[in-house]
Amino acid sequence: MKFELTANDPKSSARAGVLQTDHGEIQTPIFMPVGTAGSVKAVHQRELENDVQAQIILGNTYHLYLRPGLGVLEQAGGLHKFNGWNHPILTDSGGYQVYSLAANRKIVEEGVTFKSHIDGSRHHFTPENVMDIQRSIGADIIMAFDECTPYPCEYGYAKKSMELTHQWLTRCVNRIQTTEPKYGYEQVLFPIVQGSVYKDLREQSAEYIASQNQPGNAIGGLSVGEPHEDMYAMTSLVCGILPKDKPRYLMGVGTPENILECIALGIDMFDCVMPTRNARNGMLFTTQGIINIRNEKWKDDLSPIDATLGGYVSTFHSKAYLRHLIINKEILGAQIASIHNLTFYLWLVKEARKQIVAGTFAEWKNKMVKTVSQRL
Ligand code: PRF
Repeated sequence: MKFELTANDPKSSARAGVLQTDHGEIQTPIFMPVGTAGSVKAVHQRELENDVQAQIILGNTYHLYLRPGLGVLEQAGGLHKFNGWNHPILTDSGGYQVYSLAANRKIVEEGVTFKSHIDGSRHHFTPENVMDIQRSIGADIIMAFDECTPYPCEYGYAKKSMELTHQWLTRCVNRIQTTEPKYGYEQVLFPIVQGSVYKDLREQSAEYIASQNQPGNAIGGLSVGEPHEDMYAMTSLVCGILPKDKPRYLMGVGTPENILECIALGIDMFDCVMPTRNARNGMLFTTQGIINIRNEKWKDDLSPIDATLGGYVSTFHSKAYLRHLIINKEILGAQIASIHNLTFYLWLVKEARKQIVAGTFAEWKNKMVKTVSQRL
């Protein structure tokens, strides 16, 4: 996997780059739509390509391992073949879902034992088998098996947890280095920085993760309820330590405002369920600001969902029609709103990239943050 930086913003730490995978190029900064169980909810693969113009999507180890299971995925020849998405796929390791979804989970040094949220069956994740599972799913980018600490988190627990994540990382790196790609194309490992909101732990973790010399690095344990100032401070600190010549991925972030601020701090990759999950509840992100489409004020607004954005779905349908669909719980409402929100998120990072290349990102970002975060 090759990463080339093409531009650096003169007034911030923002960068533009190109990440090359065996399933195609990714222009960074990039937002990755979340396709937990092998589908981005309510959005067809053809719409992801043509309307949203997604370049890479996410899958989740925890979900895909439980259903459909590795047998089917291996028989299909991996997730790309199974779901028909012939572009890059990144899988999260389950080091997050196990904590938020599984029941009776028990963390020991060896790994995590848990009960499935689907049928209560017992399973065991270790750094080794989570690497093997992600190889079998067929991810282009494999995430390290980590523990994401909650917020707030006592210093002592955050330190212990970070040390466990580091021990597990050594085992992940070993496993990746001693196993072969499952389907012929390259599969790389991204380690994850932890350390909660503690400066010294974040520094220590970033240094350890950087020393592993993997093709890309991630920052976890943020956007879990801490104040935005803490998230930005930790992100800035860690970006100052992680190598400049490798992509940096901030996991599970965030709002359009969070994304712009963190691009300015040096982040290249983002994912979040927000554009799709909130779409299904009628929250729309637009170039003018945030809309709750259920609100009475949109009842007879026949103007396009977002005329500035372009894109078929956002300009073809009116706000009043989308409101009608969402209020009536029509499936098409979820579909239109999800496609629109993802189109906006991909537009936002593409604009950011243009501004970085032009050397005007910092000024543009300050204006844009105000616009995209206002409630209409
Ligand atoms: N670890 C993993 N996945 C994640 C996170 C993490 O810390 C987060 C934190 N925002 C989101 N997804 N493995």
